[in-house]
Amino acid sequence: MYTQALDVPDIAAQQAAPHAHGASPAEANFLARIARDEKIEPQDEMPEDYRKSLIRQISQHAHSEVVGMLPEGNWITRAPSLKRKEILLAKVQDEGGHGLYLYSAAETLGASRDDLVDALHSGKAKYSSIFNYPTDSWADIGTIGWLVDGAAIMNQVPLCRCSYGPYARAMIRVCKEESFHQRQGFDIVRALCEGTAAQKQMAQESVNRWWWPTLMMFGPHDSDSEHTGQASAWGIKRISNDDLRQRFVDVTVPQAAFLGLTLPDALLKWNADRGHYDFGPIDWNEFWRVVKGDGPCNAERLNDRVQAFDDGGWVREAAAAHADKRARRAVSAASVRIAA
Ligand code: FAQ
Repeated sequence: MYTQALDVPDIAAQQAAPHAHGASPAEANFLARIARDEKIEPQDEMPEDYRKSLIRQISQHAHSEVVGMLPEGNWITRAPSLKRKEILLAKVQDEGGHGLYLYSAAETLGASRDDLVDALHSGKAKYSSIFNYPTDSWADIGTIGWLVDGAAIMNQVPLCRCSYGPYARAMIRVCKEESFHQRQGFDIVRALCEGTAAQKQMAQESVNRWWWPTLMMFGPHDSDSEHTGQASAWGIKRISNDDLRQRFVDVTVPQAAFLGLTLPDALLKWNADRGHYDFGPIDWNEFWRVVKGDGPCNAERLNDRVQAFDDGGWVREAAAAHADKRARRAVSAASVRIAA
């Protein structure tokens, strides 16, 4: 259902004309390639700012996937049935996998994974604001899948066409998996809405808490978005923050109606002239407070992430020792063959 995002005329098409004015031949060639919608690969020449901007976005995205495991991981042992436990375990594991593809994509740009992880652990690097909210009830697991994965897919489907090859290809696989995640979340919420009055109330209460933070996931308004202009000209960003947010609202309102849930916005109303839903103002003070580290769970999320990394140190050491042993064996086997 989210592939609709691909039908939107993209902002890159309007902005990617080569601005060869004053550009070096290498830059002009790069911009011409972007204008032809060619993929840029790791070995290709690229402007330093393009490389840095991709490392910024891809690493923040990777951190979001990895930190995003925590709110849901909190419910694996408490999921209401073995089936739900298995599904949730697989979903959380998928998010870890997405983080790994993305760290690898950032490494193709020359970033060191150790540096990226250090930046996350020291609190220097950003990750999505949404993962700094608590998962207080089982319904939150449904709401995260339905709304948060839904928003993530809306944002990530256009990234499958991003100009940087490794990122675009990683996104294709990630989006397929996120589609399952969105459906499993919707299924949890649907089951609660078809259950007892108390279960439906649990779903409603959860949606009331998650709706606005989900809208914030798309980032600041276009007029306040520092990176949109350049990222669009480079074919990294295909659809702007506000356009994606609007698309998300438009597809989600009918889903909420189907479930018999209300969305916590008195100003939410179909606007026939625009052909879109109008919605109320977002609390940007809350957004920036959370982004800057002062959300309900920022400190807890970072502590848990650092603790998990430290606890896994012995696995990394064992894997490195094993790889080292295999390399030494291969060298001594090769020298025996040469001697023979
Ligand atoms: N939270 O100029 P813009 C997921 C920052 S994955 C925190 O508009 P841009 C899967 C932004 O970084 C969710 N910071 O920036 C899952 C920049 O700061 P900087 C993550 C935010 O890059 C589901 C500053 O504000 N998805 O959910 C946020 O053009 C369920 C100015 O903003 C991605 O990362 C925010 N919400 O647009 C896992 C997708 N928004 O770098 C588990 C890839 C903005 O100057 C369970 N990323 N900022 O210090 C993108 O598409 C873009 O980077 C945007 C932001 C759209 C997030």
